[in-house]
Amino acid sequence: MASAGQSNQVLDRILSIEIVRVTERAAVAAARLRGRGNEKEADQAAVDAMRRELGQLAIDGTVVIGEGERDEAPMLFIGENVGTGKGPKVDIAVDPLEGTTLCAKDMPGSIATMAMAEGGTLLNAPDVYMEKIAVGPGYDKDLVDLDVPPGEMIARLAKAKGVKPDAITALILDRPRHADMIAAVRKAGAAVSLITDGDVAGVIHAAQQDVTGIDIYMGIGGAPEGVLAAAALSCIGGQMQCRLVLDTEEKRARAAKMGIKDPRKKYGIKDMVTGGCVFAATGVTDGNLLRGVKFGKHTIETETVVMRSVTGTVRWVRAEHRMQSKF
Ligand code: VTB
Repeated sequence: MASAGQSNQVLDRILSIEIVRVTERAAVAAARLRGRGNEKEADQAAVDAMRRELGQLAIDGTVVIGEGERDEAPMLFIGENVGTGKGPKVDIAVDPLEGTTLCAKDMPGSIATMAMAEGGTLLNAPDVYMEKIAVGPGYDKDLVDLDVPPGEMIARLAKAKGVKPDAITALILDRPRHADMIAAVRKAGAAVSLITDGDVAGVIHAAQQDVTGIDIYMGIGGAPEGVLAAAALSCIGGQMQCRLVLDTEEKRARAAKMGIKDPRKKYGIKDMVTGGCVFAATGVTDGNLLRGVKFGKHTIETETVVMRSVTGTVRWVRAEHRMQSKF
């Protein structure tokens, strides 16, 4: 008879295929609303589709990163139980449409994404901002540190990579709050690649330097997106350090209610994802990471990346869907 550990592994393998269906469905639903200038509607379509598909999974799931707290989100709210209830206990992190603006404007880089981890192993982060810094695998541990000034961080990274700072590219969200950081990184000699949205993919890009040319991700984005990115990096390797931005009493109280004792804690990947997990993302609009959904005459094509932390396997799933009624 298989031990509990073994049967979990089997389930985990099956679930890494099942999870693809979930992000595919959300991506197709959102993609129908690409370029319509309506972020809310596109997001809602992705949420509905993801919720529907999750309901069919043989899991006893709890949403820990979702669309918001119970009173503000009717679906996929934090604490919601999803799945058939018959299956392994898992934590679910979702961002049914990461980059709603990108989708509404039909700009590159929006994705439908989720992670599924062993029950009780994902950081329950409130929906606040989060400082993030990430690099790919192959560096000495503790290379990245949020308390090292950005210019110094570039020098440190260049030294570790054995190159001059001018051979380093940093990816940063284009926001006024990052003006000083951007200036400091450029002053240190590095190039800054700016994105308007979508820092889950942004962090993943930093972990795939050989493909993307991005050496480091830095800046402040959403905390839910931070946990999802950490789930991806727990599968493919790399380093990440994050800290919640709890700058008001109200936010600190909200975080405390979710079990966060130290509001200034710097989280590494292993603090945010303490057990085995699978991560998946399907492209909604074309992007560097994934192709967007293509609506053909007879088929709908999707591209998904799915990663497992237990083995570090990354699969690219290109699907042609013929049964259009399923969407
Ligand atoms: C990021 C990014 C998201 O929000 O987390 C960013 O990944 C941060 O928030 O795609 P602001 O937009 O408030 O700066 C998004 O851009 C949108 O959710």
